[in-house]
Amino acid sequence: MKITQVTPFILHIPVTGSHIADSTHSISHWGVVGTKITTDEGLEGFGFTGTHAYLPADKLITSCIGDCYAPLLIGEDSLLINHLWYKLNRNPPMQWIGRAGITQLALAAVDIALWDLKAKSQDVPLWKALGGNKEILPAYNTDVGWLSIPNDQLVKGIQKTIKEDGFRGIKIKVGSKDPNKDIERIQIVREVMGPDITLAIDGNGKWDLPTCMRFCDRVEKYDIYWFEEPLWHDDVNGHAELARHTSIPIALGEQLYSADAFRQFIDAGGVHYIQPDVTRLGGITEFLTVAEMALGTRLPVAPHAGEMSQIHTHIAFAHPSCMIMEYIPWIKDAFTDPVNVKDGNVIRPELPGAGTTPTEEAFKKFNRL
Ligand code: 0YR
Ligand code: MG
Repeated sequence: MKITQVTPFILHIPVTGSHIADSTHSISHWGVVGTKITTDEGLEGFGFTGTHAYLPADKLITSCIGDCYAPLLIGEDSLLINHLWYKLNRNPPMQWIGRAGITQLALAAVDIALWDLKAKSQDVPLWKALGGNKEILPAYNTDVGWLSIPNDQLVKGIQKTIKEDGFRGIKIKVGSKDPNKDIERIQIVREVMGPDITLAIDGNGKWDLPTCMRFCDRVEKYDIYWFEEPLWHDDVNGHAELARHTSIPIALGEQLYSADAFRQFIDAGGVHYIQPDVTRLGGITEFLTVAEMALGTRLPVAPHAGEMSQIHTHIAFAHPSCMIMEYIPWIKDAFTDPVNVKDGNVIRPELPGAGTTPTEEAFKKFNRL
């Protein structure tokens, strides 16, 4: 299958309740920034990364795809994904431009579109093309736990999603200026949830090491499933020190751009739950390297939902290291095969491809390019 066209796109889709915040981000829309790749056999693949919908930055990503990567892709066989990934990432002219940030997000979109094409060419959902073997895949709900949600609504949302959607896992955001506020929220939430629902917390890299140490000492008794991104994203030693200090498991990875970065955290003992994200890592190709590394070191993978789980769901149904999915239902209805949860488990997608094909209506309604 020869690549004939590379067509970038930018969609900005509103989040639940018009606005959300964690300790570092405050947003109203999610950016679906990516590309369509067309082949001479008429098949179309779609891939994208996820952003905070800041149009000038999104345009840097689509420009990298359209101006830098497209000329290197046209005429190539779309099935030779490893070859193309290395051509774009590990060779002149692009290697020195960057191994992180914009180029990696753009590469993610391209790589995912190629995997979408590959699965579509076999007429199977991606999980099957990857050798899927699972029936059940549990999910946990992040969308009820934003830092911007006041305590009374937080409690109501959590009770509702456990009762109505059957979630057995919840994640709430922490990282407030005054950690006492977060401790109070954890206490309230644990009380309404009871002991059987898992409770994870996510600091989005806001606090420093001493703050995290004191905080962990005070919340250990609430049976925290994991503490996600307690510290600055690149601080390998800090995470390792915190891991030695507390019995709460550490989760991270949503801001790491390479398998090498994951290896540093694993080697240092600074991570227990591995959270790679196809939209940051340069796509499914590098994600699989991380998932294999995790499997080799016997650490569980809990993918971060930068694509709101449209793509990771397929990988997680296929890969033995992936144990749970993050669920944030902001953008699903913009896709022909939306990811949905029933009784706390992700419903296995059955349409061919990677779950990345936007609906025609979404292109009309949310298009920003
Ligand atoms: C909001 N999940 C996360 C969102 C979320 C972030 O900007 O990106 O909170 O993706 O940390 O684990
Ligand atoms: Mg997170």
